Amino acid sequence: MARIMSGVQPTGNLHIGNYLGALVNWVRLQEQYEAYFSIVDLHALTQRPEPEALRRAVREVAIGVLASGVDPERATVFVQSSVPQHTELAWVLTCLTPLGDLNRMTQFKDQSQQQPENVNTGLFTYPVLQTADIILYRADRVPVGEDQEQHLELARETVRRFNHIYGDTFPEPQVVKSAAPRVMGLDGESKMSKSRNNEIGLFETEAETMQKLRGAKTDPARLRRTDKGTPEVCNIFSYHGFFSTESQRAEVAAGCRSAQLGCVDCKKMLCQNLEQVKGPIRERASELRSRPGDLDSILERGAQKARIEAEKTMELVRERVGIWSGS
Ligand code: AQP
Repeated sequence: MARIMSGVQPTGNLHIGNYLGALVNWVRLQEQYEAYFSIVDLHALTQRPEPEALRRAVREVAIGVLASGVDPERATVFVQSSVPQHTELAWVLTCLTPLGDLNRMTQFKDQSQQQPENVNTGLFTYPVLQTADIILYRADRVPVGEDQEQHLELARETVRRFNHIYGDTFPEPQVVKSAAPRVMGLDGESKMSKSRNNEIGLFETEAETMQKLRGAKTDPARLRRTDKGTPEVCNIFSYHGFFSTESQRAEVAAGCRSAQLGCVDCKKMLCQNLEQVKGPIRERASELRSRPGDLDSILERGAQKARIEAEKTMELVRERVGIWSGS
């Protein structure tokens, strides 16, 4: 069975971009592949979170992953820092990665602008650790959103370099795109992100979501209720594309073009449809929160399995690159 590997950062609350861009795919792919899914807390350190907040976020993100339908009986779900081989392999790969390759990464530039007071080396070498995350499990496929594609290209390049220097060791991981590779934020300007304050949270109640939707950007041509709009340029309409039925979308599009439907009513309809998805996830999440011991054992079981696979890979890597084994 071919393998997939993917991760999510515990940098805040999961949002519908993470859900549509990653989690929906994870749930589908766990049926067809041997799946490794990780809460990548070491990556989150690049944003220097409060220690307690980080540990809380790990739990909440793990809960979100499971509540969205990832099945720990099928997939290996674990926290990255429980498997120390990630950082060991990352160092080996760091020594193989030309500075110029990392300099080209657009996400480093974006992230540096977002946190100018903390442009640390971890942000720069983030894609190297990400490559280690993937190839440690010798994954063939990696389901990610569009924002990660450049990093995946770098991972493939790194694999080719490693295999060329040390002999065939790793498969070249291929991207598995989701049906929603780039969900835009409520600002309509940048991708939805945990850290940009432009998200619809996966655990939000219907009322909380409606409050956010009220302030969300729509077609700028619709200044008044009677102004006719163009649904194709409206960010809210793009969300309808994910959460509404075909006939609802047709109704919204016609109503927007003719100004029969106001933006608030369009948002209310979206909010109800969102709730059909988020409601059951929220319920499963609160059930998981009420049994913290169960979550701990799921993550520990996942870590044990991941450590075994990771160690197999590292034994081979150590041997190939010449790391001292004591004999
Ligand atoms: N807006 C998005 N549209 C589609 N997919 C997305 N993903 C993230 N945002 C969108 C995908 O979700 C997975 C997990 O993402 P991540 O937590 O590793 O980090 P990220 O991509 O940096 O996500 P955020 O929310 O933007 O986090 P912050 O704000 O902390 O940087 C990935 O597969 C990602 O592609």
